[in-house]
Amino acid sequence: MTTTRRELLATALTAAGAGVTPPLAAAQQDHEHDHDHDHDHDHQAVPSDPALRAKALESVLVAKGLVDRAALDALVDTYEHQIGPRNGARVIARAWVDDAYRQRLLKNAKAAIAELGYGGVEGEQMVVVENTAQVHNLVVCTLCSCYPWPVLGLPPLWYKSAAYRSRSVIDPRGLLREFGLELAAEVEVRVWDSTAEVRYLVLPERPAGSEKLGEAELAALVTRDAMVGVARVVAPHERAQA
Ligand SMILES: [Co+2]
Repeated sequence: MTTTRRELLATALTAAGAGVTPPLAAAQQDHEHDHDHDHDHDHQAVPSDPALRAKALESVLVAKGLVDRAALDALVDTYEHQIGPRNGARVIARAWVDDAYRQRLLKNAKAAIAELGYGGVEGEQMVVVENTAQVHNLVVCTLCSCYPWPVLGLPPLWYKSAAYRSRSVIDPRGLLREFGLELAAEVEVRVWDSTAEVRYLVLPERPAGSEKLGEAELAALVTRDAMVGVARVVAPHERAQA
């Protein structure tokens, strides 16, 4: 696991511990700072002052035996893979079982997502794009790493990588193939470039064979990667065969 993930978490812990700024708001300030500079670079290329402070704090805590780096990594991993994306998965499952909700979601994502109780920083304006048999949507932030936090949590490292940001535009089909997603030639690929203002969420296709599943069971099938558009949602019987 990388220093970057630990820095993110440590930044959040520092802010929370200090009781000054909510962690997400603090992180967002950093993010917006990056957007002020209108040039192309990775967020973490030059560590921010809070990031450096967080790193220093973490080093002291680890040196004193007060925290375990592995435990910190596990916590960040939880936010990256579980807590954040589970919100989005509930949104997707609701859209699959409730067509009126699905239409509200496609028309005004922020309001529809707020119906389920999700919203806040890095999700001030969200747009949901729907995958169909004819169209596959892929989300990127070519500038940096803009991402719909209220429904997906923290972006994974690959989302922030220069390779992903460039190849998603230059060769989306090739990129998707590397993620293990082979699209038929007749499927149109639409690439959505996120900005500080607009964040995109993919509404994946409901998998065949999932007709008898309830909303909670459907939500359990929806992965973060499917909601970014680098994977499809796979039904349980397909998983068993894989
Ligand atoms: Co960005």
